[in-house]
Amino acid sequence: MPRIRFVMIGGFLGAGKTTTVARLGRAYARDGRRVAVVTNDQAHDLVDTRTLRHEGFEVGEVPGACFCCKFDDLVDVAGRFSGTAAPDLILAEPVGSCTDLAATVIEPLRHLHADDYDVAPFTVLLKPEHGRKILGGDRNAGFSPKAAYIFLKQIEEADLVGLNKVDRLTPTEIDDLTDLVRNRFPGKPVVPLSARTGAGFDRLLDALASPRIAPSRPIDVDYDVYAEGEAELGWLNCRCAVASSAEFPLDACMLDLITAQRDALARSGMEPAHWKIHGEHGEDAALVNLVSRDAAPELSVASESRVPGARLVVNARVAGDPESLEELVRATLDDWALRHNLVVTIDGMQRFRPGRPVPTHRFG
Ligand SMILES: Nc1nc2c(ncn2[C@@H]2O[C@H](COP(=O)(O)OP(=O)(O)OP(=O)(O)O)[C@@H](O)[C@H]2O)c(=O)[nH]1
Ligand SMILES: [Mg+2]
Repeated sequence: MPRIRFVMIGGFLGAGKTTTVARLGRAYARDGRRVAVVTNDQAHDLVDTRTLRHEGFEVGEVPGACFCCKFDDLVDVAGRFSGTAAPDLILAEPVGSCTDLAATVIEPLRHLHADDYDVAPFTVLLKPEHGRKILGGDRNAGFSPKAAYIFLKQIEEADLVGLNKVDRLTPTEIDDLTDLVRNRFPGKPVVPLSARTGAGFDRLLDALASPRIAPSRPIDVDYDVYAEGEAELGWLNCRCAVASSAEFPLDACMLDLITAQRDALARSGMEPAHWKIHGEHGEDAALVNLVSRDAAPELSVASESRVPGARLVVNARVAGDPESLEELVRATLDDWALRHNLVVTIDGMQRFRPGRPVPTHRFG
């Protein structure tokens, strides 16, 4: 049986991994390749899984911890796609707060499952909103040095850095960010991209089709700093049902909710890494995102529908404590329900700090 090409797209929370996976998936499918996707998170109820399934992809999920700590689950989920008709390619999106993936996922796959998987160069997306501050050494990056350590380690271990969201950057900003990466990590290939417009994707697809040249040794990662950096991020996944006596505009109402939550975050001094809300009613679905305190919330998937009710899933990753995060989510949902005459019933709430990563394998 031919081997499945395993393409992993990493990068910090909100860097654009899911948007990139969706664009790559569509490009491969247009080429007649069968594509499957694996998503991953520390918790359950993933917005990304819903978003990608809504796009029509076959999606397997590894919830509960990152790929490196759930390596056997990743192999299991990836193997299950082969049950009916095996995919030609698997696109995998790891948790955005995870690093050391070359040593704990890519190398174990190459060594232990070489008959089944052919691993593509590991692409890591650079998130401009935080990259400029962190690579530039700005102490006001909104994250502690330990969380910024993870951001930098992700870039360091990349075979290829995708400088994403260039549709929002000026040519000077693109050059400056590229220089910041190359000054810190000499020789690192950087491809400017826009997962939104498709700019740079021909180059990315070419790079992903080429053989991976494995680095001579893995990067050094201080797991104490890594664990403490991850634990500074509050994690919250919330599921709720929204009912109304009259139809309401789903997109506008969701934008109003995330804007109120952005304002509440600003008042509490918590920096969002990525805050996203998926809303659906039948075939109608909308997605709103917030990727930093300086960015405006945006509607990245529009339903263009008025609906009598909806199911919402909130995935929030924030530099702050999970208890305050839960209070903020509950209070903003209550206010929002009052403003729009809605009845909101929360039927799932998980919030925590990610635990210390303990990889199943680490190949040196
Ligand atoms: N302008 C612009 N926005 C983008 C681009 N790529 C992604 N985004 C937006 O950035 C936000 C985050 O994108 P995602 O694809 O969800 O990011 P992610 O890395 O998967 O996020 P996590 O899974 O939470 O770590 C969304 O609002 C996207 O619409 C891009 O190329 N240009
Ligand atoms: Mg994602």
